[in-house]
Amino acid sequence: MNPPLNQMLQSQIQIEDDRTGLSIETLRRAIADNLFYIQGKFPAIATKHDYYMALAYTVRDRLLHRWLNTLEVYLKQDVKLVCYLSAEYLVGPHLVNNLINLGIYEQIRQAVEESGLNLQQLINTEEEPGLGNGGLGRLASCYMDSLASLEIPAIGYGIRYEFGIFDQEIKDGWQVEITDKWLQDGNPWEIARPEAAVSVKFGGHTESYLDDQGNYRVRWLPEYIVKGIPYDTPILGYKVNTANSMRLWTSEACESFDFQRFNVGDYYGAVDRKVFSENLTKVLYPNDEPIKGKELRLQQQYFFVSCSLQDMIRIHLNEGNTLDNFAEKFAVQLNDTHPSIGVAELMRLLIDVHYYPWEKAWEITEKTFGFTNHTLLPEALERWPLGLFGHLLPRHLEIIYEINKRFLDQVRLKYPGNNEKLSSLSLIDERGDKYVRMAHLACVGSHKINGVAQLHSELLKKTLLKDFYELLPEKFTNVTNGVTPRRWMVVSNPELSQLISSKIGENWIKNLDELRKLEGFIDDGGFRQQWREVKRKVKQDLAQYIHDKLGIIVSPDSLFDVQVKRLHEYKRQHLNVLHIITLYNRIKQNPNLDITPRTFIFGGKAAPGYHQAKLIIKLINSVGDIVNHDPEIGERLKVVFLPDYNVTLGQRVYPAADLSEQISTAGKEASGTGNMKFSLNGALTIGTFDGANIEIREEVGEENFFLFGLKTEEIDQLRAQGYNPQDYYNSNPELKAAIDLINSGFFSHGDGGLFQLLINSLLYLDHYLLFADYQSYLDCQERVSQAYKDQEHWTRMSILNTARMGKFSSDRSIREYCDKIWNTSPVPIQMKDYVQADG
Ligand code: GFP
Repeated sequence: MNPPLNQMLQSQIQIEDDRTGLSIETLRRAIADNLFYIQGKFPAIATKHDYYMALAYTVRDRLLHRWLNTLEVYLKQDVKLVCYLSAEYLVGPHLVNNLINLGIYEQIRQAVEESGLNLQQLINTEEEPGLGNGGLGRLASCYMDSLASLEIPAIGYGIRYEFGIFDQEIKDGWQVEITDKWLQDGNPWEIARPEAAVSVKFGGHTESYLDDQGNYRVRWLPEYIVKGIPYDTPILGYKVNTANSMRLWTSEACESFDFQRFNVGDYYGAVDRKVFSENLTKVLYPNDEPIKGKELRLQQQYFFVSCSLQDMIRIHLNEGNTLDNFAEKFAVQLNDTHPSIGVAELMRLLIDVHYYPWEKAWEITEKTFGFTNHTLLPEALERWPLGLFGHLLPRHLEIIYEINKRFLDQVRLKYPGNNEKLSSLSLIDERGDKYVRMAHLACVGSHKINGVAQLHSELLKKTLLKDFYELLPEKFTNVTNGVTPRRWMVVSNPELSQLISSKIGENWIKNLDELRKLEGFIDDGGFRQQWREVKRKVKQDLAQYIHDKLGIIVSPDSLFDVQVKRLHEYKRQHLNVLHIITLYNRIKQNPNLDITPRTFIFGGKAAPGYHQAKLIIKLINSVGDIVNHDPEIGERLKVVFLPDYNVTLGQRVYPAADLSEQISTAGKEASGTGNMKFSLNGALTIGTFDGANIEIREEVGEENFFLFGLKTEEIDQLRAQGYNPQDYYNSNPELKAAIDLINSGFFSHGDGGLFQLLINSLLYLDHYLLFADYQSYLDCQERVSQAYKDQEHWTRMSILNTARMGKFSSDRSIREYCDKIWNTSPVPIQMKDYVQADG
């Protein structure tokens, strides 16, 4: 038998070796060593990026011991693994997070300084992996942090997109998309594992045959095969030794060349297949693009899901198991419908490859999967045209038909003769052109289905998945989203974190409920003063950033009113703009108007093909251009659009906000997680009765939250009566004035047509009810302005927001997933012979 890993390593590497030691001297030496031996540079010719790489390798070395120990314990103890299947991870920069979780930020800062460098500058050099669009991908990364911090064995499976979410530039007020080449300068955090490559089939046809025992079997004869190569990145928990893996798959051709073609002289044809295979994981699909015809997207989904399930099976069989107990050892979570093809794939692997009978395979499959839904928007529900699906995955289509047949038998038993139910529940949509409904596949193939906030989970049961809920009520549950306080407080807002820790100790970082202790200091004027000073300092930093980037001067004494999130009509950034224009009009009518000075800050990307969303970006910038340059407005209003909003920028913005805009149409935002990050950092929320806003308000107290707008039931009623936006436009002079001003071309150099599409969609449809909520929003904003004038009271509300955010830690969410869905518990990792995480 092999000696235990620790013993083996210990005999080869000294404890205070340059790869493990945490003393400042050792760290300094290690950085110099990595610069020389890994980067191949000496100081006189090294760039900042070289130093960043040398530092990153120094930190990674310290992760590796924990990572390998963790893997060894998982193997030895044959633990149950949570496998999070997500097409997106919005990871954010690794370096600073790892320094915090390792507990070596201070030592590294000193070591770096002693080398004549600046840590913050090196941190800023990191190119963040933007492997997601927005909330869903960022949630996956918060969950990876919490899983490791709670010592839950887990692997996050996904796709290693060569190009992540595009970089956004703003030119003449318009969004311009630039390819995100995040891997260009190398990624020091990942390790390729070509030895664990797997093959994935596509296309072709199936045929049946009888095996040696006379059993009926099916085999799939594919048209082509692609190789999946895993790249692993360690995800370290906060001050524990657990380092889980994020395993992202990249596609490669099975052969570099098609030799037959090559031999007959078709060199370019031979290379074609290689290019074709490698295209599979080239680029992340943006949200909000019509899915129709996107064969490549289905290929991506199937590719990473098949790679991941084959990987799990390999791990399981290597442990000497049979697949009988697969579901006891793997809890596989489907992060939205993107990986839901996994249900059919696991069935295929069990039946066709491991020869399980259908019933047993189905039992294992259903026990293995859980499904999280993230949206009620009908356009975001994935359905694949039957032809396309069958062409790419012929065997899976057969399996889906069989699952459907058996499922519909169950439906018939419950609702005899009810064809309506059969057609609404079926996995195949047959109302017009035929489609495979991926959400239905996920629901049928999972033992639990959850929404991501209480309201959302209720609406799922009442609307989108109503029929499923009536048939299978025991499957439904809720897990309200959460965010990691490590990245979204300790990393993003060190000043506030230090202030908090100076009062209540550091335990809140692991147990966010402890923030409640801050309430004990609410009457302490000195503490409130310190709280304000921290906020002012981070606002000053953001003001400096805005000036450096955009040349706009904003005052840190103004109210920072912030809306950062993907651009979407339901999120209603344009409602925010209508408020700005109304304030502008008021000042123009009454130049001496005494209003609370505000800086409106926006950030977010629009899907490249989503014209209305891009028009909203242009509108924000056009309004900003006029408002920011009007001497009559002066310091009272400033409008800023921060280009290229991403995790790194979020880390700057959340701490500096006074007011968090969470103004989606009620019933449309499943949860929101930005709302949590703002509140945690002491911003107050102006928000609708939507998503997790409702639970945030419950926690922080209604007196510390600015609520406005129609509720879901009221919206339903209004629609049922026949909603006419013109009524609001004609009866509300301020609303009319704002709309007319846009239409007049005032913000577009006289071009009245520029925003026509956007304005017409409001005037004649207003699907997201901006006009209906306009007055309520304005009134509420007025309450905000008044409240901000009383800084003492505002500070109390701000402190209470932070103090009462314990519920929204992703640690709480993960515990709920463990209890309600995964049935897993922590497996602590002892380092035995190695230096403990806490130094
Ligand atoms: C989606 C939903 C959000 C939700 C996140 C995470 O976000 O309401 O908070 O998922 O559950 F819309 P996007 O990926 O659409 O930004």
